[in-house]
This record gives sequence, C-alpha cells and structure tokens, in this order.
Amino acid sequence: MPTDEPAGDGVRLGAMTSDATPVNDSDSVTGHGGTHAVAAAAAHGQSVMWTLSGAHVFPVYDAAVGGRDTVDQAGGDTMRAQREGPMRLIDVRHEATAAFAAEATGKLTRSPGFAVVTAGPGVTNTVSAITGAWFNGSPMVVLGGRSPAGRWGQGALQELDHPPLVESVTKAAFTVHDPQQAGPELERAFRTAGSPHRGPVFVDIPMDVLFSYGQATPPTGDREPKTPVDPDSTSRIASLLAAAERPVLVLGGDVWSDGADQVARAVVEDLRLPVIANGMGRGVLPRGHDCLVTRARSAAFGSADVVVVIGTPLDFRLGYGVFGGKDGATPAAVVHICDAPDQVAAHADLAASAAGDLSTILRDIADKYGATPSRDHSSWTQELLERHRAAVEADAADLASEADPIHPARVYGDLIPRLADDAVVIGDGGDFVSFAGRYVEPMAPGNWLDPGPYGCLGTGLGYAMAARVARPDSQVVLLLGDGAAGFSLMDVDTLVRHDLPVVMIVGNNKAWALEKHPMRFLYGYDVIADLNPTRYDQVVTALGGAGETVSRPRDIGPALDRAFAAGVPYLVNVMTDTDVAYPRSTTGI
Ligand SMILES: Cc1ncc(C[n+]2csc(CCOP(=O)(O)OP(=O)(O)O)c2C)c(N)n1
Ligand SMILES: [Mg+2]
Repeated sequence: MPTDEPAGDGVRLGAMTSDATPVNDSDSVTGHGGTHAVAAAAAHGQSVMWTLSGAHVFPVYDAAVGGRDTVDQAGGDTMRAQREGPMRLIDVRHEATAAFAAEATGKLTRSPGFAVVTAGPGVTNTVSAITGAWFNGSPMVVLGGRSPAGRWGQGALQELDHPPLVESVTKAAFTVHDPQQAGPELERAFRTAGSPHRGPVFVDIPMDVLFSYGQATPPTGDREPKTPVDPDSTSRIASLLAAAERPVLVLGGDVWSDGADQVARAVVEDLRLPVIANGMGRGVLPRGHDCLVTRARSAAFGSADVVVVIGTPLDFRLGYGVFGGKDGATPAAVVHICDAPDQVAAHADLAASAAGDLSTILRDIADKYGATPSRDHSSWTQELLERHRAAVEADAADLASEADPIHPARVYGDLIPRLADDAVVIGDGGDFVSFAGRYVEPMAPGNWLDPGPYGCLGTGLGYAMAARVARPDSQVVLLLGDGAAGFSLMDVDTLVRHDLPVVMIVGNNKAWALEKHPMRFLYGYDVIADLNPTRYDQVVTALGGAGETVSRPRDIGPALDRAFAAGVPYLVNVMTDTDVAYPRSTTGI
C-alpha cells in the first residue's frame, strides 16, 4: 500500500484517506487519478463503471461513489452508494465480464464503455474482450491498475508492464506517469476510443501516481476531427451505382456506430437498392422492409454486378470481398466505404473506395446519383425480395416444428412473436445462435448483439448486463449455447445483486455442436464435444434468480411468458436435438 513517501520521480502520494471530492470548477479539476478518470468518463457520456475490486485502483472507486461522506450519507447501504454516486459502480465476478460489458456499452451507446480492473491478472483477464472490441471497432476504455512506479523492477505484487501485451489489439495502450497528466491522458484515452474508426484503448496508472493529486483543465468530451471526404471518390461510386444493373448494398456495424443509420435508410429508400445487413448494421432496415433481402444473400452476392460495402471489413463473412461471377459472369465491381482510411481493405480488388463520415459520404453519393442518368435495377431488387420472402416463408415449418427432441428453430418460433420492437437480443454460442441470426430480424439498429468476427464465446452475461443498463425499459434476451453458458453464467450473481433482470434461453444440445458436427464430417468421429444435460436453470436459481427446464415443444411458449413476467434474472433451459446441425455456408477459414 502506498505511504506518504516520495515515489518514482519525485511523485508525492496523496492522503490514503478517502478524498474524492474534486475541486471542480469551470476552469479546473483537482484530485487523485480516480477523480480525473471519472471526470473523463463522464464527459464522454459514461454513467457506469464495470469493475472487479483490487487495491491498485481504489481511488477510482472513491471517485465513483463520491468519497466517504457520500457513503456515510447512504447510511451503510453500500449498494445504494454504488448506485447513486457520481458514477454507478457495477462489480462483476470475472474481469472478462467487466470488459465485455464495457464493450457492449460502447456498441449500444456509441460512446466508449468503461472498465476498471486491477493490476496483473485483472488486466490479463480482459484481453479477449479487448480483442473482440478491436475486431468490432467498439469504443471502450480499459483502465488498469499498475504496481507503484516507485517500486518498479523490485518485484512488487502483480508487477507487469501491461501496454505491450495489448498494443496489437488497441488503438492506443499507454501508462500515465505523472499525476498532473492524469486528466489530459485519460481524456485522450476516451477521445481516441470514441473517434472513428472506434476501438479499445488501454491505459494503466501506477498505484502511487493514481493516489497522487493533479490539476487539469476539465475534460471536454470532444472527438477527433473527422477525415474530410474526397469528392472524387463519391463521384466514382455514384457513377458505378448508376451504371449497375444488379447492385447490392451491404450495411455493416459502423453505419450504426458512426451515427449514419438514418441517412443510410433514407438513401436506400431513395435509390431502391437491395440491402444485406451484418453485425450492428442489422435493423437499420427493419424486418419486412422492401429493400431488405438478407435471406437472398447467396443470389445477391453471386449475381451482383456492383457491391457497395459500407462500414464493415471485407472479411470471411463477406467472402473476403469477392462477389459476382456466378455461372461465368464477370465478377462484381466492389466498393468499400469506411469511417476511416486505414479500414479500407488492402487485400481486395476494389473498383472504388471512400473514407470519412459515413453520413456525408452516403448523402454525397445519393445527390450525385440523383444528378446522373441511371439504369433501372427495379426488377433485380424485386427478384431478390421475392427470393428473400420465399426463404422466410420456408422457415415456417421448422419454426413450428413439433419434433421431439426439440428442433432448435422451434425456440425462435415461440420467441419471435413475444419480442417487442425495441427488444435487445444477444447471442453467445455456436449453432444455437446461428439459428437466431437466421430467424431473428431486428426492428431497429442497436437491438442485436453478437460477438462479431473475433467469435469469442463468453460475451453473454457481460453483454446482457450492459444492455439491461443501457436499455432499462426494453426486453433483454440472452441466447446461450450450453457450452457458451459455462464461460460467464456465474455472473448471474451480478445480475441478481444489481437487480438487472434479463431473460436467458439456453439451447441445451448437450454439446459443443458447432465443433462436434464439423469434426464428425471431417474425421467420421468426434471427441471432446459432448457435455452433460446440465440444469443451467438450477445454477441461476442457486444464484438468486429463477428458471425452468423445458423438454417438450409446446412448453416453450408458456416458459418464455413466465420468464418475461418474472422481473428477476430467469433462465429457460431448453433441451434441444443434438443431431440438428446448423446448415453452414461459411467456415471462417
Ligand atoms: C473462447 C472460445 N473458445 C472456443 C471457441 C470455439 N467454438 C466455437 S463455437 C463452439 C461451440 C459452442 O457450443 P455451444 O455454445 O453449446 O453452442 P452450440 O454450437 O452447441 O449450439 C466452440 C467451442 C470459441 N469460438 N471461443
Ligand atoms: Mg451446445
């Protein structure tokens, strides 16, 4: 623990007593590092800190609750103090959950979510979540503790130089060495994370620096200036689209995170372009929209002559950016539009690209398209729409399946009619969640959360608690594979302690099915893919929530009704057919 001795390069420690009350006026913020961290997070729109305790970061908690006086005022009710301080503290059972929750907060609010973890293992437990945020372009800041600068190299508890560990998966990773710099450096962390192309930032503060006082100008909450849009690039894209007979538009997650969702919808409706959506781009066009042709994806990508991909990488989910060319046709001209120049695909053969503010780019393209004579592509849009509708209709049989054991699709047949338009649906699992991706078409953007192309299992409870906080009045439904459930189910304890009711549905096929079936296909046998018929609902009950197990198709609907009405974390454990594999068209390899 720090003392009042000089530390590091003349750094002097602040008092060990609680003293979070910052001297905040319009000109300056004065306080320990925790004060500056909370001020920066609040200026960037955050009202919650996701964390798991460690002495290295006590000042951050002190600032979050507003110091000892506020805790005393809560009359010993520490949960109240945690809830009602300057920044709500939600303490979890694994740092991975804290970081996943911060990532989901970033995804849902489009401002950097905030996780605070202790030095050493606290930080290393967040690495998968940070990496997921890096793949997804999710804005988040992870603040780590760090052993004291004044002891560096002497083997203090959990002494580890964290930034090099996460340098390759963050926009910035750095250490604050000077208490006078804590304010500007923490603001830099949030500004960098929240500016396009968004992503995770890691910052750690040595314990002696964090406990010390510094003065800084108040954080502004500003973002970095956006890249100016090159008008030649939008002219080229507009002419490619105007000449297209079979255009397709792909709307990805950055359309949502860059705040271009409404403009994108208006442009699509204006130009009548057929749309495929992925990630957080799902819902920009609501279910049933007459330009949304998600289920005609292979026809759209196979026969398109121009594909414009906006706000998502040209990765395995999009055939690495190769489209068209079906039955000997000329491959499609591919256009990549990104929120920042370094996101434009280097591996693809692009006919055009543009980078910068996505709303500006889209408006510019639409204006220029409107001013150019264009080919009629209405019959192509109509053809794709009909294919899409036929595929949706063909789902009806599986969604209503009476098969015993339960066909996983039947869960969605009962769930979808119970979802309100503003429901947030979260997927964490293999095949069970792939079925959800096929059947659950959101009504608005920001209402569908999946782990994205990093594909990390275990996001579930962290994502769900963040959704519950960000959308207090919406249904929050977490879909879990039984395998995936094992990673984070202990954090139901956090849902219970913090009164965050969520509906969880486990597709319990007693297997890691997404690995079991491919292994059987390749080798004719499978190993390490079987799990037990575990009562995951009883795990939730033991932790203070509620739940039930369902084994017959007709019992699913009533169980879901009870789950939505419960007002506590509730898990419906649905025993499904292990042998029903998701019919997969991409392997990701
Ligand atoms: C952290 C992590 N470990 C392993 C994997 C590999 N993996 C992908 S899907 C999957 C099986 C998931 O099983 P379950 O959650 O039960 O869903 P199911 O496929 O059975 O529906 C596994 C092990 C992964 N993606 N992430
Ligand atoms: Mg499973």
